[in-house]
Amino acid sequence: MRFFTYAICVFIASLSTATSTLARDTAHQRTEPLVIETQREPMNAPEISASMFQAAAADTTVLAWYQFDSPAGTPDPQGWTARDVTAPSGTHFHVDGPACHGMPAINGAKSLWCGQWASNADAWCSWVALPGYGNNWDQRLEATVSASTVSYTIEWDSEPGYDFTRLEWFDSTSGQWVEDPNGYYDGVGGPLSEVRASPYGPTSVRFRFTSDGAYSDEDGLFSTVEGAVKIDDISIDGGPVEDFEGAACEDNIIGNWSASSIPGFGL
Ligand SMILES: [Ca+2]
Ligand SMILES: [Ca+2]
Ligand SMILES: [Ca+2]
Repeated sequence: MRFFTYAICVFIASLSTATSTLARDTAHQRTEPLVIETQREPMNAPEISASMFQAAAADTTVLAWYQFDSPAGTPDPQGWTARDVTAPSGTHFHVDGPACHGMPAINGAKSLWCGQWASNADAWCSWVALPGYGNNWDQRLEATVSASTVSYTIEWDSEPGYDFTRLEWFDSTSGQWVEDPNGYYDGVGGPLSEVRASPYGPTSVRFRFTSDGAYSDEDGLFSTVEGAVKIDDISIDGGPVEDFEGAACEDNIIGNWSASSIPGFGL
């Protein structure tokens, strides 16, 4: 019995020493916690009585518990924030050239480029083969005035058969954007000077680049040199030529042209 009592005392003394040592080391190594979590016990009766929680409770340490209901039963994010992963990575038609990021211009020192330059910023650091374009892009460059004809010089570099640049006219009868009947741009081509005419008379016109879900500069499975597309010297109805030389780097609203991308699905 005496030996047993002694053994218990030694065990308690050892545990006390180990606990003190751990506390000291922890205090020295980290003065502030990186994450503060507030443990929340289940508040709803169905969850408290759920067999999984009851069975595991005896030997489980609950680090955090979220059921996203307030005690009154209303939705409660409980400190979590939401992000729409369907939201586009940004608006990518923009003024670029040797004086901006180094992308060659079609004519002069600047063109309009639909693409992303190499960057270590958070949104781009995992992209494999920039400069170039990403997966699931739907980028538009739309005229802010009506047009019957549009002339332009275009140079493109995108996955053939899957990633396309199109010129689209707005058909007010159907309420739909319709691809120009003379076709699209894919693969590698240009610079090519084009003049295209509206099938619907004076109406809205836009350039549109779309890519599918794989094979781009984002995943590196299709690395382009100057993708997706560059445009220069645009004229509407034979009017003044927009050569982008007077625009600032990164501008995406220039003269009669405005760039945009589709919004995300929403939360
Ligand atoms: Ca692709
Ligand atoms: Ca590339
Ligand atoms: Ca130019």
